[in-house]
Amino acid sequence: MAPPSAEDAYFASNPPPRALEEHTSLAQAFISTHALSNKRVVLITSGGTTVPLEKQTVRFIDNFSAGTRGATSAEYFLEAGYAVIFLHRQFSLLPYSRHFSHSRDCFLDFLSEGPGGKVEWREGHDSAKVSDVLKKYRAAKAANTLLMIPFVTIGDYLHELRAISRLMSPLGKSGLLYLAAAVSDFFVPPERMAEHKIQSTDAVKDPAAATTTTSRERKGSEDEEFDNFDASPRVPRSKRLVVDLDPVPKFLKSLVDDWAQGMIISFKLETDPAILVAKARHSLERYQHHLVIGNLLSTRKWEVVFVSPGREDNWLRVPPPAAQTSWGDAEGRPLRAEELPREDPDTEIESLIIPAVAELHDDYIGQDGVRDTHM
Ligand code: PAZ
Repeated sequence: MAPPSAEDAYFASNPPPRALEEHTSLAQAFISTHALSNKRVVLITSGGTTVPLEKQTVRFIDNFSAGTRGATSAEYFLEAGYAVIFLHRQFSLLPYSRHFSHSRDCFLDFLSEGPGGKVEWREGHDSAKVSDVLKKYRAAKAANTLLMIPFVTIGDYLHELRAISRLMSPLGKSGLLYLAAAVSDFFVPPERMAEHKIQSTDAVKDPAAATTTTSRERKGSEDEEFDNFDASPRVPRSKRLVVDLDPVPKFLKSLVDDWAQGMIISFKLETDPAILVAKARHSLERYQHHLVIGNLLSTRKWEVVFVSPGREDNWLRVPPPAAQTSWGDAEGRPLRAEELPREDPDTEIESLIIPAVAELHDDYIGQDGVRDTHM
């Protein structure tokens, strides 16, 4: 018998989230409903995954993603007529409510206290934005076109992604996977994970802790004189937390080859402009999916590049600020840091990304002249 793949071994040793069954039955009902009315369904992944350092997790590794890309894209997909499964990091930005988050347009600023303590709309406050967002939010609720499913850890995310993409596969080409989450490439495997909070002192000695990789290796005073990690340690190794992470298996391969049937779009994030397109192209060639959307950490709200098989790289850019007539020298190269406006752009780049994606999805569905939606 062939040995299990790295992906199978991962799923066998990392337990699913407790809510997986509940989430899959919600997703199944949602997908069946929309398949009946021939509506396209998109699975959007959004936000960052955590990497717990302890089983009873106090500390974890996280990343920068706030879920802006995913939440904003969800609104434009709904506008484009898709039903949206929004697989998002718990407490990250959500479609519609993102407009009034804790850091921007706090909802309390829209309200005031009237006579008798009655809460009222604040005098002079522009209600147009709220009412516009509210209308769209209510419409999505009334039509049951938005299903929100949260995850926290990298393990939760992968279990949810596998389950939901399998449920979507009977949709055939009309299913779309839009993978915008910032997914960790490394994790602590359960057999090396401390059960309890990792201690910073050995005030209470726990012999079991010495067997976990994430706990300190306490080798006594010799470490304070010599450290083989670096030759001149300012902090002796015995006082450091050395975290030893395994690579997360390349699940995109399983997603493309086994779990999913529809169009698959992944995102590629880099910080070095010199490697972005090459990395996006490499990912496309390695996994043989349909589109990689490349973006740089510093410019991701202004520009992205579409890298797809048999097509020229296509840069999408929001219009430059009024003071400028173009972004850079129009050679199709990424923006330089000094070209960036300091404010958020007026145009959301997702308003350009989603129509372009929907057009590619149309082409993909039309490729065989059949729209193979079947449940
Ligand atoms: O969540 P956000 O809007 O702050 O960032 C979006 C993003 C940069 C995480 C996304 O566009 C992306 O590139 N996701 C894939 C990251 C990667 O694993 O390469």
